[in-house]
Amino acid sequence: MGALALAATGSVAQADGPGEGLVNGGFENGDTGWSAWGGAVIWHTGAYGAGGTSGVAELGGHTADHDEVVQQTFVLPPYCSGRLSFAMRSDFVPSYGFRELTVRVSDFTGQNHQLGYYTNKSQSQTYETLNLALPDSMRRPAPHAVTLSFVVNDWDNNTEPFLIDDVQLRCPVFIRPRK
Ligand SMILES: [Ca+2]
Repeated sequence: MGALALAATGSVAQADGPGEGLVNGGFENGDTGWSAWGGAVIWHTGAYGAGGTSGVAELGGHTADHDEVVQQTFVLPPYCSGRLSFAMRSDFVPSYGFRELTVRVSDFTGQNHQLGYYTNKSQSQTYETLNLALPDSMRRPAPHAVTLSFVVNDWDNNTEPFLIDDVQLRCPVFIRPRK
């Protein structure tokens, strides 16, 4: 049962399915659903993704002082208090310089909300799963489009990218207001 059907019942319910709109979160279908620019690459060959999968997004590490972006616009279900999770790997070599990853979501008004910020200085040599919450202001009575962006900025001597995989959007708490 999807979130729309639950809304019609007027009951307090729990939904643990993925957000209806976000597709290809594992990048196994290449760039389907995603846009990438600034040099960011979505791979679907090799086995560099989380869990040895082929699809993965690579941002940064291209020895250029600039932003690289991977983003997707999708529809957030009604009354969804969105919970975002994704796998991130960021190998760190001290001489390679500094880089940073910002995770953002923008609502239908175009307002940007920063959900997370990471640097290469704090990461391990393996994938880790990160969980972030969308702002409460995005929980609305009608479905609405949001844009999720992963933005990497790095220095020009950096040659190690951020790898992003297994992007999931869930609506774990779903409550219809009482009339
Ligand atoms: Ca993958």
